[in-house]
Amino acid sequence: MRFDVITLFPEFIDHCARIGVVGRARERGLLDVACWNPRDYAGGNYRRVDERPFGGGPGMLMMIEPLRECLAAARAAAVMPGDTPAPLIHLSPQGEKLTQAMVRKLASQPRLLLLCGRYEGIDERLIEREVDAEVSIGDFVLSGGELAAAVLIDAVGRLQHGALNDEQSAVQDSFEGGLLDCPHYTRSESLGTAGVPDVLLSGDHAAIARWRRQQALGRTWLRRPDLLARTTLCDDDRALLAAFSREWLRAQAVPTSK
Ligand code: 9D3
Repeated sequence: MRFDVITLFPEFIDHCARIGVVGRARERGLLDVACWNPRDYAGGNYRRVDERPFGGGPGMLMMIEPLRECLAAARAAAVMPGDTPAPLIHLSPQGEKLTQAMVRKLASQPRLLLLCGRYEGIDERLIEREVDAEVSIGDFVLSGGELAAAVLIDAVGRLQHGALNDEQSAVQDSFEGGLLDCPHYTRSESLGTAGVPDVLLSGDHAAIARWRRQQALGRTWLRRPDLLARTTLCDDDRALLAAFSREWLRAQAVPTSK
């Protein structure tokens, strides 16, 4: 899969795409990330890429012409005869919120163009004419689209076939299964096994699997009831969760002095 990122900060995207699972996917040739800088398509002595908005007010917009030429160059690069044009995704606070379902759909595309805004954003006409989808990564304010693009590349990149090791298998992911993860524990010289649930030290693999499933269910119930509401649980899961909530409610109850 190939990403073409239109950004005023190509070094940032490049750096992100060299790290960890995504970096390895790139080394393995599963993923290609190319950056395109509108500044390289800006004219004049100052190579300006910002422009004042019609109607006045504070802040600047990205200048249209460098952006259009940059986009045209990105679109034209590495196109084979018969290729369908790659969709252009604008990372934007006005976009649809990114979900794992969306990530999965995007991961099946051979190529995506990502457009990162800076300043107050991009002329609406360019968005109307060129952009196929707008994507936000959540309800908080960033200073530009690059972090959002890096998030998308990470989430999509790790799903490329062969990017993950067996242990990191994507089917186990939180959200893929509709549940949060269970807590994890490891060997520690300073802490010993204090605070580690006994069952994890028992060697009883069936009991461990049951405990982990129950913790996943219980933590989703406590922290993300919205996720739980969208999943139908089998009888075993419902029994595990019922036992978890009974225990949790008992532990919460104010001890009464007699
Ligand atoms: C404070 C500026 N805002 C004026 C009302 C508008 C605004 C413009 C540009 C807010 C944020 C940005 C830059 N953000 C993004 O480019 C962005 C983003 C985000 O801020 N939050 C979540 N997802 C995304 S995707 C791109």
